[in-house]
This record gives sequence, C-alpha cells and structure tokens, in this order.
Amino acid sequence: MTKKDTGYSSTVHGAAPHHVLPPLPYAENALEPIITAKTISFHYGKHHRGYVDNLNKLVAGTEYADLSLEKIITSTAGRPERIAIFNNAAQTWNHTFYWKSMKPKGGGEPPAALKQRIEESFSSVDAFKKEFAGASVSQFGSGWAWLVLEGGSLKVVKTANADVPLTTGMKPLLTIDVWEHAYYLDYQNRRADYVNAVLDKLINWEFALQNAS
Ligand code: MN3
Repeated sequence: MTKKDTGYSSTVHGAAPHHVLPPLPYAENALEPIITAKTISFHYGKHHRGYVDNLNKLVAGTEYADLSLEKIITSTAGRPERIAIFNNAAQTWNHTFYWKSMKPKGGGEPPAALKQRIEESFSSVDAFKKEFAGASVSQFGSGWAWLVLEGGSLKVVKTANADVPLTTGMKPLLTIDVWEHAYYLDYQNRRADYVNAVLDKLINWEFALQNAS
C-alpha cells in the first residue's frame, strides 16, 4: 500500500484512497489577522478533509473510482442521481483552488500583465474588486465568487453551493469561498468585510496570472 505524505491515511476497501487532501500552501496561522488559524483549522482540517473523505467513500466500487477529480466533476455535473458525488468532488477541487487563491502578504497591485487584462475587462482594478465583492455579497446562501477567463476576456461570476465554472467551459483564475464556514468565526455575518479584506490583503494575483496563461 502506498502512502502519500499529506497526513491523509485512511483507506477505502483496502486500497489506498484515490483522492488525497493536498497540504495547505502555508501555515494555518499565516493568513492572520485577516483569516485566523482557528477558521483555517476548521475549514481545512474538518470541512475540506470531510469532502475528500466522503468522495473516496462515494466513488469506491463505482465507474468513478479511477477517474481524475476533474473528470468526476465534469461527468457528474447536472446529473441529479450523482449529486452527492458531484458535490464532494467539486468541493474538494474548489477548496484546493481557494487555498491557492490567497497567500500571506497578498493583495496590493496585480502584476503588470494581469493588471492590463483586468483593465481591459473591468476598466480598473478597483472596478474589478467592486464587481467581485458585489457578486460575493449577492450570492444568496452558500457559494463561491470567481474571476474566470471566458472566450479571451475576464469575467466575474458566482456559483451556488458546490458549483464550479469548470463545468460551463469557463477557466477559473481565482476564487473566494463565501460559505459561512469560511468567515463566520472571524466576521460573523459581515461577508463584505471578509471579501474586501481578502481582496486587499491576501489575494494571490500571481496564481491568477499563472492560470490565465
Ligand atoms: Mn468552504
């Protein structure tokens, strides 16, 4: 049996689990004071890990057992009878993407190449941030706000629950989790304060640029 070095070691039907919880790209306290170690510890250690564990249990012995995470997401999207697999696969993917969308000492000015593309699509970086925050706040209930690439231009979109723009042909560049578990311990019901703080202090522009090329 092979063991990955992620600290994830539970097994499914005697085989090594296909999907593993990737390590956080930084320490649990590295995003303080914007997002506390307590929030990250629950969000990564309980929520994200839970989605990975559930996914492994749900796909064991099914036609999805040997598929990549992306393939599971695209082949279960829009199929009500596969909603549990879709939700756990998409949430596994979304959270890994969310951790990478932030970094300690992030925010500030985007790199020139990205800044130019943001200005072409939104007129200014501030206008982009405003639109992104607006999408985050207007998402009713749980979901995600995204910067995506579609047909060569940048767009802000929001998705509900586990939904991910991958399934509609858009390429995600950045995301912010707007489920309450992402911010409630630190911001209570002030979702806009959380999103604006992430955009100003944590957003990982280099990750977005890397995804855009
Ligand atoms: Mn979450």
